[in-house]
Amino acid sequence: MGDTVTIIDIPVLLERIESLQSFVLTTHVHPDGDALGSEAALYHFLRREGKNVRVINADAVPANLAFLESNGLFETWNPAAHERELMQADAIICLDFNQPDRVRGMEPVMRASTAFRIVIDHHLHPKPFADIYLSRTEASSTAEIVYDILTAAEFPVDRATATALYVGIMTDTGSFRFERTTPRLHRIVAELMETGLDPMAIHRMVFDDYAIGRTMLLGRILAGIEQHCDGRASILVVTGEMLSETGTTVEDVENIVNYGLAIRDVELTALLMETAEGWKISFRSRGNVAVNDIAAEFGGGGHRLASGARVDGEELSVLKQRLIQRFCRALAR
Ligand SMILES: [Mn+2]
Repeated sequence: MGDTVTIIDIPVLLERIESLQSFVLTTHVHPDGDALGSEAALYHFLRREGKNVRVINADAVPANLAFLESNGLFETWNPAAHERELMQADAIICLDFNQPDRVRGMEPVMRASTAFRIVIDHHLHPKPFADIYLSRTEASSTAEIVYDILTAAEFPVDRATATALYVGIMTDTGSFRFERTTPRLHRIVAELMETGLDPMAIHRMVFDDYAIGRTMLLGRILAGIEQHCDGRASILVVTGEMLSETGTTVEDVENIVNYGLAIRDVELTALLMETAEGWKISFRSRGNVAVNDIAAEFGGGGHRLASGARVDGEELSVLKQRLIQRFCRALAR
């Protein structure tokens, strides 16, 4: 256990679930719509199967996703209250991440637990820490994989479960526009909608319910946008000062990087955000250049069209210059 990645398919997963009784579901820090939607949907399924289920996450649910909550479904990690749960569960199911440090403070207990560890995820390059991996890198979202699990188990998806899956798919596909938004995915979404869920209300709750500071922050970031490499690349910068002056947090910066690509001729963009641990860089590509290769050169990684890196101890102007040079080189090929 622990040095290889054993990829399994849905029937093996369902057999395993059937044989176990108590489950802890968990997801990555800064949980997003896919993380929480996948957890909620799987929770409803496991409960109907008569299992004992707890959902325990390293971080709290952000306000815009609180509507996924019902009856204290999501618990925030508190060692005094949860260590036993993690140690004694039959299984820990890790949703929407494949590297153990993504649960941060929970990692030591998750590793020490004798529970059977299951990963359900769609990210590249799973790290060996779990017993089995339902890993589908071609999936749009973890929620899409959970949908397939529930369908294979002939679980009658109700509106609450459908809403959770819809949120996961909608957020991870940038509202049905990113790569992997396939005809099949739209058919899944159509089926979810048959339960009577309200797409307009869901979209509004997730994306149009910010405090005014977030829109002011957006204005500050966009006002400073730079275009480079004959107009084919753009750079966005978020400083700690911009966050504090608008009363926002790093969470509010989510998705703003996509504005960098919403410019004619721009093929590559990066958003540089100042954090307590240095600069966090988000890369996006329109398609011709793989940004995970570039991210790797800055010590990060990710997907071909969306990836990230963290750089510590570098002056903004120096880092920006390095980035621009790298972008122009990639675009010159
Ligand atoms: Mn995801």
